[in-house]
Amino acid sequence: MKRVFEILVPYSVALAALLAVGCGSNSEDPNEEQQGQVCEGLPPLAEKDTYRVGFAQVWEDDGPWRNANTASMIDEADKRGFELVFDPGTKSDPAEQVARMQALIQAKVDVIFIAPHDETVLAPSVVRARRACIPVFIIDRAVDPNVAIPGVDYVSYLASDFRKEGQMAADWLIEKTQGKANIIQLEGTVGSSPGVQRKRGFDERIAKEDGMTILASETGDFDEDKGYALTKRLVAEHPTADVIYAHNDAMAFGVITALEEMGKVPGEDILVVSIDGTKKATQYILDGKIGVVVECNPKFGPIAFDTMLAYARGDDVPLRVDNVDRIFDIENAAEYLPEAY
Ligand code: GYE
Repeated sequence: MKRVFEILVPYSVALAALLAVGCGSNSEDPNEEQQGQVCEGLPPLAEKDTYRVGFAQVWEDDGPWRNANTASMIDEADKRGFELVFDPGTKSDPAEQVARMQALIQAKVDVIFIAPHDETVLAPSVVRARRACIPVFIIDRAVDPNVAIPGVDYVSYLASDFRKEGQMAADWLIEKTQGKANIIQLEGTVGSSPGVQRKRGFDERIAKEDGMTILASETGDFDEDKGYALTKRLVAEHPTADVIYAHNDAMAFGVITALEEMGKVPGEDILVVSIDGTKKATQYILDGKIGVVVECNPKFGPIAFDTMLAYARGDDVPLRVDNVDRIFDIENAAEYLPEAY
């Protein structure tokens, strides 16, 4: 899939150049009428000294990954003297993010960065922004490529390879347990690409191991409190569990609190596996409470703005920009700790 997208880049850029100019409105969407110009392909981005950059971030209840991601975008806009048009939102609700996207379109920002709450609900908003001649860059989480078409509806998608993260977590666990484990899985937000792909990558590896079973797999919405509540219930329901795989660090923090309250020793009675690479999780590795953390780098600001400016210059911009993730356990956690967020 990725290769196909790369081959399409020059084509899509050429297509954008041909189609970017307003083509009149043949839409039934009344908002488009108000906006005037309609773009049928990738809108161009003018080279300017400064930009009004819309940022449609996922709302999360104080998640350390999300906070680091937001800070990186704000800092980078500041450094470059760009205005970041950013409403942080109030709840974990894709419909609310759809409304925030609509507000950015109506504000006629120059460009939009969106981290979509989930793959399907936000995809039409990306198409609407493109039709309103606002180039969109997807960061962090994917949108459904059948609705929002890469290289037509958005310029580029910058993110980690979440399936690979799930595979890395599973491979570490297989080696550590010599292929014997009873696992509880705490999934991320339903329909979000990290939730879907971290499960897929992990499950496909574990399925090949006769001695490993996934006893339960439920969503904790990437949320610490939900990770806590799920742990209390699922550990009681599955007394043979000896591993908890949490799709992010925030949920893993909830796991550790819950286990300790239940009189279990994380790292001894139950091995905890997580993804993200926050400072607190890294410290938990050093304390023996977490076995492994697969990295997911949240600091997108520099690469996001560099990619946007490359597009404005007319450079070929890849449809997919991959972050490279590392893996931390007791062997290298101390070395990583100073740079953890
Ligand atoms: O792992 C998690 C956050 O989308 C990759 O979202 C991101 C995930 C991250 O809630 O902590």
